[in-house]
Amino acid sequence: MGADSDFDFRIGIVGPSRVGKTSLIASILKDSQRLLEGTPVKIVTYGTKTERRVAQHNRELEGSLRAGEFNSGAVSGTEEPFTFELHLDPGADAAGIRLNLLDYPGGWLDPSRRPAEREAEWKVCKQWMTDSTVLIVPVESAIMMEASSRLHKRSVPTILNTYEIAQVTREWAKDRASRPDEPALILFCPLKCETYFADNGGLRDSSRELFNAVQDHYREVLEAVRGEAPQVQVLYSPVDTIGCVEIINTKWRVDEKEPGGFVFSANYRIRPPGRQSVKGADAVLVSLCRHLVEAKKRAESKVAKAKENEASAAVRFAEKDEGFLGNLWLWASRGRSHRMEKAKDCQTQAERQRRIVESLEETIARLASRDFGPRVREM
Ligand SMILES: Nc1nc2c(ncn2[C@@H]2O[C@H](COP(=O)(O)OP(=O)(O)OP(=O)(O)O)[C@@H](O)[C@H]2O)c(=O)[nH]1
Ligand SMILES: [Mg+2]
Repeated sequence: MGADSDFDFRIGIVGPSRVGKTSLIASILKDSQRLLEGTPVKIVTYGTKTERRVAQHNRELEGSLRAGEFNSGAVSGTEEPFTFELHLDPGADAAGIRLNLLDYPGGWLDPSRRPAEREAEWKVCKQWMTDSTVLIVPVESAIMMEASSRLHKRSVPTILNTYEIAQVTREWAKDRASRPDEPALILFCPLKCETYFADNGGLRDSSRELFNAVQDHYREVLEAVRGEAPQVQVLYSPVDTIGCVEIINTKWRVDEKEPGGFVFSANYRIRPPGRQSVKGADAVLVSLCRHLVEAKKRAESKVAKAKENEASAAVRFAEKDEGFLGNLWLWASRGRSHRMEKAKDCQTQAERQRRIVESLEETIARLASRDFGPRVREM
């Protein structure tokens, strides 16, 4: 037991166009070794396709910071669905865990933007999200935080596609509710939030307002999760994928053709020393690993229980009193010693499986002891 195929996890990400989905994935995978430092686990990309995609997006992200300027539109959007294929080594005797993360053009979330010929592919993406053990909800912080007039505020839910996100999340939560034995995690990740924290080069701390804004705008999404599957763990984990920039002014251009009737944009200044400074990606990665190792431990525990029962039954069988003649025959035919050997074999296997579960428990405890600071909280 413990074959890779038994631990093949899906991770879903649900967010609209340009929210920062690909940037978030690329940031947590770019430096995963360092982010997981001090823990027994390792994450590696599975195959060069994933590695190339991570490198390419990170190059674009770094390239958006050039010559003292930040071009917030420099990164190209995702045009085709792409599966990031990863392998998690839990650092125990247990076999690894395969995990696949599906990225897609965020515009597909919005029915008014989704091209008719992409409908079938969108269905596949939606099914993927429903089947995912972890759901990541990236949140565009600036739109929520910078909307000041009544009209702007009114357009925010449409721009953020919160109604569509709640629908996808509800389907996911229903599916999770039908598997009460499996752990389930939803991660709310505010992005483009460097302006609102004072822990990564910024001076203004509006982190409380940001948290309140997420709770307010994503109330329907949160209610969908809590209503359908109360066992789901809900984590709030903001990430700076650029880090060294700060909003100086914003624009709400009227455009009746766009969802919400506005196009939001922001101008940024670069904070010295002007180098990309990713923050918060470790919390997302460690929470994800902890969750997956926990799921694996539950499955391996079931196997351990079964092996223990098998070993007890084998011992009982080996020691069974078969009556005077039966016992004599078992002794003469070496049947008794065969039974004994079989029982010993089963005990060895049960013991090996018990050690696997123990080492996974140790890994979970070490992942759980990691302190992410005040940015991260349960919701
Ligand atoms: N201010 C700021 N902008 C960011 C950050 N991360 C990404 N961006 C910008 O957000 C834009 C969108 O990022 P993507 O990761 O391509 O967004 P996406 O959700 O994958 O978009 P689609 O592929 O179109 O669905 C890019 O132009 C980035 O420059 C960040 O931490 N801060
Ligand atoms: Mg993308």
